[in-house]
Amino acid sequence: MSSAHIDTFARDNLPPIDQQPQFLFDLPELQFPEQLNCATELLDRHILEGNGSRICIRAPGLSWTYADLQDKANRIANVLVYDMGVVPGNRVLLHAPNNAMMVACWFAVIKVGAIAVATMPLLRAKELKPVIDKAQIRHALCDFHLATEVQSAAQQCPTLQTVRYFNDDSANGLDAAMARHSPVFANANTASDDTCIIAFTSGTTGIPKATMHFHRDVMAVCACWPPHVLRATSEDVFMGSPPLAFTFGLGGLVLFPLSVGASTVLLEKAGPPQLLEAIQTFGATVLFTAPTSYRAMAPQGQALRNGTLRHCVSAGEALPVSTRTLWREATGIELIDGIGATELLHIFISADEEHAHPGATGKVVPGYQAQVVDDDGKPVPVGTVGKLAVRGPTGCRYLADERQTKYVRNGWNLTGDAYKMDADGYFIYQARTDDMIVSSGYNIAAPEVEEALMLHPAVAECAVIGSPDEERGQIVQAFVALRAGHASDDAMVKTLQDFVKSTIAPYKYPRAITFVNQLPRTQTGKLQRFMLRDLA
Ligand code: 3UK
Repeated sequence: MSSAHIDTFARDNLPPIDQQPQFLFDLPELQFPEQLNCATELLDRHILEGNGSRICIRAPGLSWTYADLQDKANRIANVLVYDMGVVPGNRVLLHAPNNAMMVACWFAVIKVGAIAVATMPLLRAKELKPVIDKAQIRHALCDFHLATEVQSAAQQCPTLQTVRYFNDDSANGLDAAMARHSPVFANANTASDDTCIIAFTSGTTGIPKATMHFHRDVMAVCACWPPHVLRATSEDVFMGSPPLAFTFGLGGLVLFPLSVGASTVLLEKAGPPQLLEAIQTFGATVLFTAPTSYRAMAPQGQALRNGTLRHCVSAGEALPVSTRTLWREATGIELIDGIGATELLHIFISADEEHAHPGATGKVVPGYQAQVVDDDGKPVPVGTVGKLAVRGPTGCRYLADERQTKYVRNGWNLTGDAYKMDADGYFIYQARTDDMIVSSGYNIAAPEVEEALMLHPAVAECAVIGSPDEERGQIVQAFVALRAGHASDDAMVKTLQDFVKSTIAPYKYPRAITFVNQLPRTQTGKLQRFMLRDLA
């Protein structure tokens, strides 16, 4: 294998081999050649196979074929190399909402053998700085509409030298530079184990961690979950809400549709109302979004019944049974739940519609192995709660980070989730390991209490934490957003407490209930429990 990287930063900062997970390549579809550029496989291949005129990307007012995307990506690749001086192995910051130029820039970076570092569009200069510093970024491609934050970050980041803006009409914008360059580009002959993306974790606490993924990792996630669980075809129309900077979005909205020659619809704003409308106007068939978004759309879900939509994927957070039921009753569609992680790039435990067990995430995805282990890393018996351990073709490689030894133990990736497995091999989510509540010696999983509360018709959204208590160590405290028309008074507190007691073991009921208008969430839709702990 020969690396194409002239700038060896990524390879130099890989975790030592004995701290890396064990990688598995048992499946025949996971045999990768020594030299591999994932842009060739995901994009150029379709043009070579005569499918250049098929629709690749749609967005409001935009429709690009595979040939159009290749044309743009090649021009940008030429700008990167000849105007900006990017060499293979350099990191390139990408900062944009989910739009077509963002995807063209992503492919351009991969084509030149550089490393794409995509960031959430809502990040401010203060949050971009640690990313630029950590990945030692010299070059950036950015949507003109987000220029202010990138400019202000650039002033504080000595490494960042060249920034080009797209969706900008001016003479020095990326679009003008593209017009001066050729639409032909010979992709860098990268090694399958050259890093091509650095994804920052959307962690709800602490300093962000940078995970490194190779060209072969990108192809591996396309070969595992999509063909075995999603089973999309070239006729499918993908759509969803997760940002492309979040690997849930990168996979669901770029890698997976392109790996089967399908089309993807990109929405810069993809809240529940925008999604509902766009599904119908674009005829989406495959949807990727978070549990809360399904819950918010369910009341209008009837409009999607007997429409184009056929596969709905939920990930990012545990899927409450009540949300699964609401969505099925409204739309007639059973959700595909799947747990993924930035460290593993995409989903590794999931179930298709036919095999869904409400309350369970699913079974391990072909290509991966999963087990529930105790604190010493030994597998626990069926039905026992422990830590989720996973290994497969992808896994955790933090960039220069001592937390590597916490995530990877004995070759297994420890995701930080408490799970149990049943006799049929279904994995049942309990909580993040740090979110188990211990009250008077009882272990209580916050999501179980949330689930019970959400079954009450007055509850729109809720979150449960353990708050410190002198007598009991911790007590179960719930934060509840009520649906319109319900009073947030003492009578409602009592009603909800009694309701939980009648639904699950009474000792788990929330001793404290606080009413809120809305719950604090990250840009990837995850609940920020630490914010609630501060509130409590
Ligand atoms: C939690 C889930 C229960 C779990 C992600 C799909 O979420 C993704 O990556 P992150 O790094 O977070 C990972 C953590 O999120 N989680 C995700 N999905 C589920 N918990 N059920 C689920 N279905 O705590 C996990 O450890 O932000 C999801 C694809 C790619 C991703 N990066």
